[in-house]
Amino acid sequence: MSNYIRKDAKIFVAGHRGLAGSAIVRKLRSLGYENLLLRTRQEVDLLDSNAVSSFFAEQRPDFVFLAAAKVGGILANRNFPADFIAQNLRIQSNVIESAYRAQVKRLLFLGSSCIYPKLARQPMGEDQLLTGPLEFTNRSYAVAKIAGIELCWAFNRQHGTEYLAAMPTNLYGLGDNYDLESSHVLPALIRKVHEAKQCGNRTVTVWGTGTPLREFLFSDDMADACVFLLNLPKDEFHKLTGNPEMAPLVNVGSGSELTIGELAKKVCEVLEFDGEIVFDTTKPDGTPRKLMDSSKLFSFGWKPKISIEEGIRIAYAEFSGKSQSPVEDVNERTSSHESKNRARDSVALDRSDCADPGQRQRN
Ligand code: GFB
Repeated sequence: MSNYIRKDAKIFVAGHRGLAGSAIVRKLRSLGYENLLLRTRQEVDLLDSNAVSSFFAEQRPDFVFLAAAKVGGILANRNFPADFIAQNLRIQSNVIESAYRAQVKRLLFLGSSCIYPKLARQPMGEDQLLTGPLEFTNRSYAVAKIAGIELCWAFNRQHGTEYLAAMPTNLYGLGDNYDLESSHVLPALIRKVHEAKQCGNRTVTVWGTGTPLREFLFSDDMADACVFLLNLPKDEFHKLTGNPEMAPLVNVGSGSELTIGELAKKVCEVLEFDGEIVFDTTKPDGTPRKLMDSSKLFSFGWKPKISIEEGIRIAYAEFSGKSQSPVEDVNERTSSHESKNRARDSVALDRSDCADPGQRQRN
């Protein structure tokens, strides 16, 4: 990895307690970056433009990772579209505008693969942006993230800034959200299979038809890619952000996909559950396929390290409160106390919870 960012640089990680932000903090610390600016929502509310602007004016970070966002799985996106668009628009505008005023050297904005059209050509290259209609279940979130890309691009064009938008594929990992109503599919499946085992149930309910294809990336791999990108030497970084004709956009994926049905089987295998998988087709499938073309990122020499099986094992070890040898390394470098507690809370099952574990919701 090249070292554009000096070890003593002041780096603001917005959203440092989330799945993506906490992984970025782990990565930065593991590389010896200690001058990190981390603020909880109580300390600096990113929805509040005055608070954000004062924070940047006082602290003047050199670099920014913008990982703060209102995020959630397919059902949360479908049920709360106003929250997803309004909050994300505000967070990203507040941070990007303040970063400009504070003369931040480089900023990395995190988006999502759902910015691409529902029926985009596969695998989806960066050139697929705004080429067709969006998937309905997450269009509000996607439009906010597209606006974030546009903000980075517009600031680069008008002010010569170096803001890059990285679009990760579906993420999972340490400190994930395991709430069954609002989570993404992988943590939901880990929890459902774990609880079916604990309750002695023979079935696990998976939403939709099981046929949609998804690509997954472990959050620590995503963080590795983000730090790698922001650390690129000037001429290479300029290739991504310096062309006014091209969005400063880079896909961050693993390059491999599987169906939701296959994913459910994998989770059952890793968790050693031999029951039956049942599909609840009253729940939405979402977009049929979203494999990203990450060749632009790979061409700089980056590649992911954690396979889906290993990733599920690591995530499950954290969720179930066990730290086994293959996960020690990642867990050592973790971890928001909070996220561990969150995971442990989730596994403390009460017998009465076993009535309908596939559908149960806990916070
Ligand atoms: O991860 P997920 O919620 O998000 O769902 P998306 C992926 C697929 O898994 C869908 C199926 O086809 C779901 O129907 N699925 C099966 C489940 N069982 C479950 C379950 O128990 N919980 C969940 N959540 N899904 C999100 C977007 O789309 O992707 C966000 O809504 C974001 O905006 C994120 O972009 C990366 O991949 O469909």
